[in-house]
Amino acid sequence: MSELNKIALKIITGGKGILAADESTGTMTKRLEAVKVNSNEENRLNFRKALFTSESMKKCIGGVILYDETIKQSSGSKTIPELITESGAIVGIKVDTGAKSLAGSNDEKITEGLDGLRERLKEYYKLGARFTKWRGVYSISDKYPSKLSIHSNAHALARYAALVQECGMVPIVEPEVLMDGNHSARVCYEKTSEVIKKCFEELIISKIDLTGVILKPNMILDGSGVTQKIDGEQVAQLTLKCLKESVPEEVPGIAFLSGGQGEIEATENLNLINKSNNTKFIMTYSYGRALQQSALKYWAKDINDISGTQKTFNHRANLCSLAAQGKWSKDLEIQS
Ligand code: 5MM
Repeated sequence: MSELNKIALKIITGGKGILAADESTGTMTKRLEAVKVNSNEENRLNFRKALFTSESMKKCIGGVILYDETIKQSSGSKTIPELITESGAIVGIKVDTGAKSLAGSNDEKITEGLDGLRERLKEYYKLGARFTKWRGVYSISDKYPSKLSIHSNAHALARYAALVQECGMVPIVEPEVLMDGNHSARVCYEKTSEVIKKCFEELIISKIDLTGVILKPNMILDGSGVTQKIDGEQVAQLTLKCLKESVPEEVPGIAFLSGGQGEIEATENLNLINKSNNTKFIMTYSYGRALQQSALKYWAKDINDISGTQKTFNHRANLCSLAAQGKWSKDLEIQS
């Protein structure tokens, strides 16, 4: 078993998943302003620290994805990576520098951040990171995602993954097909399959050790504008079919993004996926909003009530962990 495979498995086995706390300052500011909290460095740190020191970290969170600001912050005598490591979770870092307009396409994006990446990776490794994340974004419409966007983002993801493995870390490869639009789940299935297949084609050309990679995809859903949506059982079946057909068997695990699904919806769908998981892959969560939303709303009402905030986060993390084992049920949603 390679060192990278060991790290990947440690992050995702035993009902553990990933806490995506890698919102860039712009996104975090939107999240904080939505709950009427001022977005300054101290508030961003205090909310995140409340999560990182929660009880559920030990049992439910195998890895935390940080943003550049957070990985360099400290609390008292400890750095944030030290705090996370104490809980038993592995420190991860988002290393892309965001999605920018793709030249040659009117409305599509290409993720940037390859220039100087080798040097930044060395710095993050020294700060304690052992895994990383890079997100490619694709939208669905009658002409998108274009071949250009599918090819360019897959190529960037492969170049990123190669640099990360060279530096002794596990790359999370996140091709996110957005849910915005009126497309059917069938179209989402077709486009997501094409996107994922292309990513692995490029990863293989770049000689990536696939046993040391975690895929972070979207689930197969109807577009957010569709009124009559497929049910959770159909989401699970289509998602499993897509991944079974598109992901090489050497990949140890898949950690879904929530992508704008509600907390309960994202948990229920993950549970259904695990209940009928007929693949070799571990299926878990790498949720941002679907792990943090309720805790953030609670904290915003009284930013000094850390124990109440942690209780809310623990509840959500426990439910996600149960879903990662196919043991969730709706009646457990009621928080005592
Ligand atoms: C946590 O949000 C991340 C995006 O941050 P920026 O847009 O500021 O770069 C994002 O990559 C996240 O890790 C994934 O999309 C999963 O988050 P959700 O909320 O979709 O589960």
